[in-house]
Amino acid sequence: MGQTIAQKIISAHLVSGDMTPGSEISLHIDRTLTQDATGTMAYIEFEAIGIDRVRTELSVAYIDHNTLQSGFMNADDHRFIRTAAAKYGIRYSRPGNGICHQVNLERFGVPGKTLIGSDSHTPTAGGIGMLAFGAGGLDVAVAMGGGAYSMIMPKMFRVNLTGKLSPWVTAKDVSLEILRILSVKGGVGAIIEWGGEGVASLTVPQRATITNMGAELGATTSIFPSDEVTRQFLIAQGREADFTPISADPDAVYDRVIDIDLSELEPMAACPHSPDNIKRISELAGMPVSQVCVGSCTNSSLADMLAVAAILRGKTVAPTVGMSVSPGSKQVLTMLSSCGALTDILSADARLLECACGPCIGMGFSPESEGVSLRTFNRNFEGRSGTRDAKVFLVSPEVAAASAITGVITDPRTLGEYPAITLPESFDIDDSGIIEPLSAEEAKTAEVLRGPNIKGYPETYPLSDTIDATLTLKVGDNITTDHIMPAGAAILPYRSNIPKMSEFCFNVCDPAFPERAKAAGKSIIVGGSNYGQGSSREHAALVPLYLGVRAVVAKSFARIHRDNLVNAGILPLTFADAADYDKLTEGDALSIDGLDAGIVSGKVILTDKTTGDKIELVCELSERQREIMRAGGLLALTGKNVK
Ligand code: MIC
Ligand code: SF4
Repeated sequence: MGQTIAQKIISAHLVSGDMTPGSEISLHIDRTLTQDATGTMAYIEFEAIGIDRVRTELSVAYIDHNTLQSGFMNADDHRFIRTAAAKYGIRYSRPGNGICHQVNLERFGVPGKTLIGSDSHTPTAGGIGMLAFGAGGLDVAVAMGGGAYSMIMPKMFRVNLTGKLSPWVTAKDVSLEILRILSVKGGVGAIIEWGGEGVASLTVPQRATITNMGAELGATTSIFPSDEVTRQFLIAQGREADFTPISADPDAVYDRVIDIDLSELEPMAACPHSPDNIKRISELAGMPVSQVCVGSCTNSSLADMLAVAAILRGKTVAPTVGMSVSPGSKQVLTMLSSCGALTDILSADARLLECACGPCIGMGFSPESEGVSLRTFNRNFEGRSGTRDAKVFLVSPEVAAASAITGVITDPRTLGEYPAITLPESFDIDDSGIIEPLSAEEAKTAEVLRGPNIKGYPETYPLSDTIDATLTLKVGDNITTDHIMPAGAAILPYRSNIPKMSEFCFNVCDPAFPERAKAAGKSIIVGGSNYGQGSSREHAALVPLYLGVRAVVAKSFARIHRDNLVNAGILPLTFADAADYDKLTEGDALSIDGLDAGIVSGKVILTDKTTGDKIELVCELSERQREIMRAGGLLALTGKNVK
């Protein structure tokens, strides 16, 4: 039987396990990436594991999230990451060099390699044919130490593309269409492969826009074949030697096949507050807009920026609109500048922000109260922009620019002919923003510099046979890690300071939670389905751990967050019968016993001591995960195992 693209890369990297969907596999990881908001913790963990130098073929530490330095905290974190990278053999992409996923695509992406990154949008690299996964910082730290990365062997989905995009319809609309079809839960447990004759018409950055938003589908990852388009992109980046062709075998078998005819798509938007709340732009046209933001790892390539510049040329952003433009990398910005397109953007009165995540993670540019913000980003969760009552719509750069000029949501097809955009045959290459690590010899005496904001890893607890705890918080479906551990300019500087971060835990849902959890001592959280979707931030597990959370009982979990809970030694449990969710009330005293046997049999009973109800729970852990739970988390276990 033929193999899919992902199956080919997995079999070439398989360390253990068998490739039947549902069983656990461990993969050799060629490359890793970290960004600064998750990187400080990843390097604290790498140090705790106690290895001198990374054992990967390439590891890169990017600074792109916490670039707002309104105090010493972020600057200290950057210094810590820079000195840790130099000592441990990691390349350091300095602030200003760009968003990790964009720079990775331009300078480091290699078809056929495996990559894990402490950021949920690491699958962006699937646009260049890499098998790339978002993971918690601790999993990345283990991979940097040469350890394998484990996951449940995913199912294989194939999206078959036919036709060609019409003018003004973009790769972003393809992402929104698949979100409309599958929803934010539809990709859970699956790798999404893009294929069909329509693929050849999509450039690598367009493919990367599509694989980027596979994270919003909950997919394990997404991948495109590596073909002539990929080769041309690598040539333009001066990296033809990195090219290898990869495609699925013609008789590869998929668990599900979805057909999309590119020529039938229209400009679309994801409406508040979920990336799968899709409407056509034609249905939304005329709605007043107060803010437009272009950028993020989804849509910040040179082609995206050139399209925006061409639409803005000779026009002015409407007086009621604030517009920001954040190019994805130094390469994009310098090329925009040298071809004159930057002048078109600036002359139109858009505000140029640095090459970083910026507004996407609430680092400035929060919308006005009840503002309508059109963003070319990938997430529009409630409050993520920094303004709780703002309404964020996710759109293509073309829709964003057209609406910025008119001040209302505008179907760009009404602007007439699509502007001619010429992409250069070769990109400007200047890797001076990437700092090489010290040699192994120099590294021996090099110091890693810490500031007062950098605190340690929270105390962990080996799993006990019984958990007696209070149900301190009950939440609904699709809770994101932005609900659990919000980001934004006020909180992100504390990513290396778990005690301080804990003050903000679940603030979007219930600001009283941290105090209540502390008072209870030991807590259990109850959630609905797809609990923990979104970001890979392990802080959404480490902070609850610090606050005394010992188990989370949910209808279902998102993959990365569930792994992060196990890595932190917090037990993830699901209801055997989802209807039992309704029986539990906040404040109830709960008891789960017989866990020593229960984590092996997979069944445990929860007793609600307040109501007397007994509820059956499922505890699906692999033997590796049971060992992690018994040790009190992956760090405790890995520390013991490292030689
Ligand atoms: C995000 O888009 O939510 C982030 C910020 O990039 C996160 C990582 C983080 O929380 O630091 C992600 O996607 O994993
Ligand atoms: Fe940065 Fe936003 Fe991309 Fe996350 S989604 S990596 S915050 S640009």
